[in-house]
Amino acid sequence: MTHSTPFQFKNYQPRPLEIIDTTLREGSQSSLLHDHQKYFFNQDDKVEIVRALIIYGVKFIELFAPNVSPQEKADFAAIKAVRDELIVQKGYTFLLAHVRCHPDDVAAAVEAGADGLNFYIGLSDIARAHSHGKDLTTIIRNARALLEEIRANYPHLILRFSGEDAFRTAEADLFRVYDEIAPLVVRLGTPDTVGVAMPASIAQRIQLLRQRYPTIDLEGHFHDDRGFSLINALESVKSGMRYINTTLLGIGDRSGITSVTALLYNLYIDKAYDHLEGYHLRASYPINVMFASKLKKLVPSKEPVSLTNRTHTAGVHQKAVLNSATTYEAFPLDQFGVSESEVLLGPLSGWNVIHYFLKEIKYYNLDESIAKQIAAVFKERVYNLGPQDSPTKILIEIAESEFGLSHMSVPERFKDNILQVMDDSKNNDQAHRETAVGLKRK
Ligand code: HCA
Ligand code: CU
Repeated sequence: MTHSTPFQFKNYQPRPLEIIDTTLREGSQSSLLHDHQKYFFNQDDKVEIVRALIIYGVKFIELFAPNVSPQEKADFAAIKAVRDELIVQKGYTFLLAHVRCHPDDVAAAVEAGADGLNFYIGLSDIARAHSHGKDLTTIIRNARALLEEIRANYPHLILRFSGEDAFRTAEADLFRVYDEIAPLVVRLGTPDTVGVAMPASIAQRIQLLRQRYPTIDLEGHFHDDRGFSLINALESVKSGMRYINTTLLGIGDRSGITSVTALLYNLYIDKAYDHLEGYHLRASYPINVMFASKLKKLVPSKEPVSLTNRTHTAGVHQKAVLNSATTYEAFPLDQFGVSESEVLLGPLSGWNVIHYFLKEIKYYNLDESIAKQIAAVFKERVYNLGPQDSPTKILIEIAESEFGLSHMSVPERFKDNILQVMDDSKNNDQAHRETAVGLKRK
């Protein structure tokens, strides 16, 4: 392969799936970040995010071209410093600058020490008419001249070219441009800029591109306007696409793009284990929590790797989960760092969970009939709680002051066993013990 040069000397071994994380580029275009008082990432945040991504196993990180602003330039340098610091521990991570086909962007990226340049320009009729106004001949001429110059002067740079809005670009137009550009780059991007790609069309598109450009890697970038960014990325990986753009929690322009942990989780469920090489999956939930805290949010409930995906509120569900978590949990999440289930005490909690909580976690002496009576009182009262009240506290108050419950005397050394094995006949399987409920209020 003629394009191996940029990767040489970095000790980089290609893997079946390379995540190109673009949280700090595409993610920064999220409307969430434009209320600066609330969500703005400062340099420390950016450094922390990149550090977490590198430790997670990501080897390609996309950043803005440093000439976007003096702040971006300073941030690029700080991010590069943390990358350098982690080389010994985690190997090399490539920093890619997202650049227009413009010499200023290239010069700034080169000066900042970028490892690669991710070129983009709109090729669809709409982009050409309303965005930059250039025709295909001009686009090709300009891009080729720039790429040839870079290849001659900076042969170490990893060059990628993306025709923005590739899924609304006529195939003939896409091929016309890519045929001319392919000999000058190592990767071709096919961004679904406005989220129009249909999952069923992905495999065919990738097959066409692979046949036409057999020595070039392909990169996918899927927007979530219809909620298809995850399935489109998953289909792409399965169709042999090696590079996928993701962000933490999927943030990005409008509805965002594919979430990194959601993609890896789905590959795991589908047993595509070879694609998970080098990713530290157990850090998935912690990295989501870290990033959500930067957005001053909880990990969104739509995020597969979340605690809400392990939280049960309906009485019927809670009872079943206490017996066997698999009743309402089809896929394990503990490999992804969500190692406990939660049942939330609330208006929908049944007497089962109240009995379990009071007896097995709080060690009160009570039988099932008392638990049923307490549940009835609790249910009435819990509807009137204010946001600062704790259902757990209320439940304990009811149990102690209205029902006079006292604690069982349990020798310390047995406490752990009781917590984990509520009822030996039903719950002695490992899966249940690992997900033994803790009742918490969020
Ligand atoms: C953008 C558009 C982009 C670029 C993707 C790429 C898209 O914000 O510049 O460079 O591959 O969705 O097309 O994010
Ligand atoms: Cu995008």
